[in-house]
Amino acid sequence: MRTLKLDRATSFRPVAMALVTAMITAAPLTGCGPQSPQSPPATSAASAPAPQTGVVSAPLVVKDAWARPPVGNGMTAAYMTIDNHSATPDTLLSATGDVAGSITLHETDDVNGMMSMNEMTAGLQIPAGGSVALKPASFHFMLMDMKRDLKIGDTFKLTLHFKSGQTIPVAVAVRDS
Ligand SMILES: [Cu+2]
Repeated sequence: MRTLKLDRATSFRPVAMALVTAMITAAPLTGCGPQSPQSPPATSAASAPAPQTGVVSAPLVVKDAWARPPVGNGMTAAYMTIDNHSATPDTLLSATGDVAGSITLHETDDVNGMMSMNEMTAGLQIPAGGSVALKPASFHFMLMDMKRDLKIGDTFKLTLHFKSGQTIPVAVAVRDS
């Protein structure tokens, strides 16, 4: 496995995936079966061909991904900010990773002071030119059935899956806040 180095502005621009994305956008957008992340971060972004149509999604950038250490019953939540620098909206559908047995996209609702969590089965839209934050008491990935003992300072990998077909690997830092 590659070692993913994490810093405060960790982002991946899988430009090399653009052509692959164009070929698989017609694929059914069901669930989040295992996928092998095989695209190394592209270093020649400037030479990538400009998209000719609106089909290929332009860069999504994931920043500041973090999670608290799991609590006693083996669950935690992962947070991050997702910027969409393209002129096309995209939708965050799911995340996969071997850190947890179950990873689902949740939103927290405050109904008259009672907090509840709901799974976002339709995904989370990232507006064109916009930014969406997954953060405490709001959107988050719920990680349950943890497979690793995570401590402050550790990192783990998630792969984000978007409706456009784009996938983005993210290094998530374990910290308190
Ligand atoms: Cu939750």
